[in-house]
Amino acid sequence: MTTVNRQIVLAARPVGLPKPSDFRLVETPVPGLTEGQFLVKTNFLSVDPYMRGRISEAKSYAEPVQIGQVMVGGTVGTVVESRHPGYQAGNTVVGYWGWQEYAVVDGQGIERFDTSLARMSTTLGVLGMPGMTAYFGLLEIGKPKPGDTVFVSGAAGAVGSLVGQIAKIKGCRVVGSAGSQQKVDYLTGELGFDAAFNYKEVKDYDAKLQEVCPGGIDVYFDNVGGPLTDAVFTQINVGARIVVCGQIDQYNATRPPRGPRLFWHLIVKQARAEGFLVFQFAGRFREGQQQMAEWIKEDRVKYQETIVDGLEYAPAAFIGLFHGENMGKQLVRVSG
Ligand code: NAP
Ligand code: FER
Repeated sequence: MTTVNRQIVLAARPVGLPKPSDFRLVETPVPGLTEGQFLVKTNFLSVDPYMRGRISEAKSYAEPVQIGQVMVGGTVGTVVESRHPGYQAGNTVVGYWGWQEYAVVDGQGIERFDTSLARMSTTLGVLGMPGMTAYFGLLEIGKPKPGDTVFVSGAAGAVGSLVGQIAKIKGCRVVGSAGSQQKVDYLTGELGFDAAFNYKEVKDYDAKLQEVCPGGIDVYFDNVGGPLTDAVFTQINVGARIVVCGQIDQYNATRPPRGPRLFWHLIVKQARAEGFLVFQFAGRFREGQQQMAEWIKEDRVKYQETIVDGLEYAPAAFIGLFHGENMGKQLVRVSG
């Protein structure tokens, strides 16, 4: 029986873009089990943009990770030893035990995962938090109608790639932006986007948006914020819906961004911009998962995962999100 646990802890509060030295790998003993507990070995951990908020001091729905604490995050793993009546060795479980090889848990916040239904990694991606963000964010906040033009930024990422495909299923014209030619080719070639562009190569966003969305934009699914989002405001149609999902362009800003203030366009276009958190739809996740799983089975939704091997690479994989190193969902394989 292994007695050493490897964990990644927060070593320093990042200033601006996080650095590898903001994290540290530590070895600690695996605690023994008491009645009602079980030991899980991590198979995959998820790195997500929201974690940037969790390692800053800023007030949030959750307490920030403290210096020296294990990094938070979604995980899936295998029970290796159990003193809990509901779990036995070999069970696959999903939870939130963070960036560590082993964890002792008591079943709180833990769910079973049926490996006959899908690969276990999907519980952190297409069938997990990012998938539910795409599904409920687009359908409930964006309310796409057949024939609408849907523009999605961050389109080749975990959330964005699914948003575009769901919008296609709903009969929309779909346009996306992403940070490389390879991603653009993937969107139009593999995922059925009607058009896409590399935002890093575009100088005049207004002109580009007019070219790729000549009929204007009815639904904007915003994953990035910043100057591209400012440009979208000038291209929205009457009654447009702006789904404020993420603002990754600003997550490493050391000062809050100021203006441009384009709310004028919301007035003139009688449009709505609405922020949301995926957790507000927690009561409906089963419905979202069932629908996503069905679309995958029917080959109407494709998903991609970028997987790095080794717990020690979790910080690099996380930082890589801000450099666009991932296609689809970024995961870290810790074992198996
Ligand atoms: P992701 O898109 O898989 O990964 C992040 C991507 O952002 C990178 O691959 C990179 O792709 C892009 N990016 C990084 N810096 C950028 C910048 N300055 N400008 C434009 N693009 C940039 O991540 P995800 O998990 O799917 O999350 C996408 C967004 O949704 C994030 O903003 C996240 O915070 C948000 N989100 C919100 C909720 C919610 O409940 N509201 C839930 C989940 C996620 P490029 O190569 O294209 O630059
Ligand atoms: C995200 C960005 C922000 C996200 C959650 C938040 C689950 C919430 C932040 C907060 O409440 O402070 O990508 O994903």
